[in-house]
Amino acid sequence: LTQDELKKIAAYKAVEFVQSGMVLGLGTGSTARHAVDRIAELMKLGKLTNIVGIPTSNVTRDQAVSLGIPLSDLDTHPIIDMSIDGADEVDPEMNLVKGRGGSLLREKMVEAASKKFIVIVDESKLVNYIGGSGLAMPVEIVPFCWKFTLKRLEMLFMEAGCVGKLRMFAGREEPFVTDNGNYIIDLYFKKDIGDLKASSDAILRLAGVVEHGMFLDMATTLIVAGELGVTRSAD
Ligand code: DER
Repeated sequence: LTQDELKKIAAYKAVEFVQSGMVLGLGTGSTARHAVDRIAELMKLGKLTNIVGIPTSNVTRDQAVSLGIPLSDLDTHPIIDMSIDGADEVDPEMNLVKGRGGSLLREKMVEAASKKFIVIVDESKLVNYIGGSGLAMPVEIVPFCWKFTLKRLEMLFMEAGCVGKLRMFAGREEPFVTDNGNYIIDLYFKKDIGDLKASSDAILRLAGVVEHGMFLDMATTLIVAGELGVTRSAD
């Protein structure tokens, strides 16, 4: 099975838990895209009715609009029944790294407001501890004096050999700009960053930082699709 087929299997499994009448947080990324497609498919078949979607990015908003999923927002629905979204990394405690697609702020706002947050991944996303894979740990920051903020983020994690990079649009010499008009600094660690909650608090205390890609203690259910089948954590 290809990675995308595994992503689709995980996404479809998650949508089995969607009930008519739900207000749904619609995730962003290649895995969540399958979930949004499946929700629209079940709506067309009349198997799901009275669904309202709260998109976590402009990309997901456009996908939902094109599929005819009625949309709303957090102002109208401050409490969401269920969010379904992918992740870049998942550790054994269901802590996540998200944001390599650049939508972490709206994802975190929507998923923090959700009674249930189902994470859908293919098995390649499972790690022993987050932030250690040498892959990007995204931090959304204001554009103002971004070099200053980048340096302060690197200093925070100097012990872990942290290097920060301003995310650029693919193939262009321009900084990536989020849906919220902000920049993203991708942090790379050479060593485990230790206490995640302390790291999260330290990052968020920096004026200039908007939000980071560690989703701690937020996921309520994890669905993993692998070569041997699909597993679901207890709720
Ligand atoms: O950028 C994001 O937050 C995405 O949800 C990411 O975490 C998962 O993207 P993928 O499903 O394309 O791997």
